[in-house]
Amino acid sequence: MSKSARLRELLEREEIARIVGSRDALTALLVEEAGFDGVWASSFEISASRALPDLGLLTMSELLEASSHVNQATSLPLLADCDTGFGGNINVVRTVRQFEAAGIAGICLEDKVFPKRNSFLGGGQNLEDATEFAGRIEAAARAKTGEDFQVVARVEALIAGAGLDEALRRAHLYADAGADAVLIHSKQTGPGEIVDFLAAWQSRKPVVVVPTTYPHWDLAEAQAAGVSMVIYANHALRASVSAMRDVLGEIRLQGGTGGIEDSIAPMKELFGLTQVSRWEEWSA
Ligand code: SPV
Ligand code: MG
Repeated sequence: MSKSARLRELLEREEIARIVGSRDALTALLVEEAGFDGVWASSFEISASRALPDLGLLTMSELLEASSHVNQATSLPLLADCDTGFGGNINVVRTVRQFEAAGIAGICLEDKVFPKRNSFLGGGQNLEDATEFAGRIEAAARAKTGEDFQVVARVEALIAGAGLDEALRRAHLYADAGADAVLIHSKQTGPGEIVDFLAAWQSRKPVVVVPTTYPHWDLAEAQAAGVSMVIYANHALRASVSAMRDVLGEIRLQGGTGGIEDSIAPMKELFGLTQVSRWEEWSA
């Protein structure tokens, strides 16, 4: 089964799927090892790993390259975060062609104005005109060559404070335009507005959520409410930042690495993850 067919299956099956933000190939390996269903090439994580804010600064080619590294490292299907689609309809068409040709299972486009700002930043969020964005989704749906390649339309109306009715209006427009699934995003500290959305949406298309600010929502409850897929978008990156800070602080304090040696991954573990012995066999 192709990766895009597997992503489609994850979105359409009864059981809720869980995918994890991966900024690089090594993260993707660890996500697969931990038993998750797929990976998310997060614009926030990929930007942050280049010490850049998530403000739409990375070009299509830069996100494609990073997403391809992630994709090649794992047998899991990858949903690539393509921000607002890098321009107008023609840019979206090229984006779909390039990501699909790279073997990536699907892309997610969000209905904000370029350059977008990360959804959790304070200050305003500018929503794209809904009809204009629906045109972009239609262009994406038409541009894909395989029918399983997934186009996920991300609705930012709740993030922008435009309300539930506007979120639903947009989601229906994007579904009419050919989206395979919708991602409904929220920055509330509980799942309330997502639950309201799902109740009104009535499973018209699969729904993806990113519960960064409402992490205590029980998975079984989310599934019962109608969620098809959950994205743990940034946790691997945040874990690494905490771990690196702790270890670097200790080394600085202790004047050496003796004290932290047992708390970090041994070199042997990295040799295993990077499959040194297989590469050496191939070169023998
Ligand atoms: C990302 O991970 O890049 C996302 C999700 O788009 S969020 O940070 O919640 O906007
Ligand atoms: Mg993003």
